[in-house]
Amino acid sequence: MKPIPMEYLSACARPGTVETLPYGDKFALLYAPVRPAERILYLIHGGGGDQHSFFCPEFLNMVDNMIDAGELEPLTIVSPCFYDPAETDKTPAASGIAVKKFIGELREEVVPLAENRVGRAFRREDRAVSGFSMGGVTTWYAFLEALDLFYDFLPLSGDCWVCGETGGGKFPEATAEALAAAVAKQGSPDFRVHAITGSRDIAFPNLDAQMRAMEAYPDAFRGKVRYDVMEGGVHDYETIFRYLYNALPELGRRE
Ligand code: FER
Repeated sequence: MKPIPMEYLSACARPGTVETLPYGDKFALLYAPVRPAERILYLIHGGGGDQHSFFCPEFLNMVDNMIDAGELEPLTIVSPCFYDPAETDKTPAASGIAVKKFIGELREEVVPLAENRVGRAFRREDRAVSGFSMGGVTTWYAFLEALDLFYDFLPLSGDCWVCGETGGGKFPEATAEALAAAVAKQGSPDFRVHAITGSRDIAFPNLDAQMRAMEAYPDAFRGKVRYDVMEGGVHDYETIFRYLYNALPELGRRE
């Protein structure tokens, strides 16, 4: 897991743009790179966060610099918020309900809105979804319910809660079984999962147990799932930016 070059945290001479996309009583943020993108990433914040959690200068400068240096093909990034505007309960229990419900909104509202704005519908193969912590939980719900929409799934320090809160840790076998069943139910399309966490991350025990249990389902997952643990990695955005620095250039790779 390479560190982010220090200079990538500073503003890039050729930055992309960020605009607000309103829908209903909510909005998503859209990052458009300086050159047209072949690929789009839906990137989901963690518990208590919002559209701005990922879209801070540190992260956007990194992406600008990666694209400018030719390390990353131009990538459009959409940052929605899974909470309703009136929601005050940001506990894991309430967030767990919100993220499951959010998949319908992602499909019906956010994806069409973003891709209309960009002026093209992206192919499934060029669409990715990722998120940190509760955003990782969201990414697994997208895997369960929207495998038709996305090819790449990057759950970062978040497990699958289909069997309950932190279910990847509490019920790893049942969670793995549900994920494998969801692949079959959705017609077993090709996909890539790249799950990443850190050895000192609070979600490590949950994601780790789940990823190990998934090894019992090679028909569903063999050759399609990658799992990395960064030694010493903790549960914060700075660490997650480093995972994305390493993982984003791999999106869409078919090898
Ligand atoms: C986990 C997934 C998500 C986890 C915690 C969270 C401790 C989120 C917590 C929060 O939003 O407060 O596996 O393990």
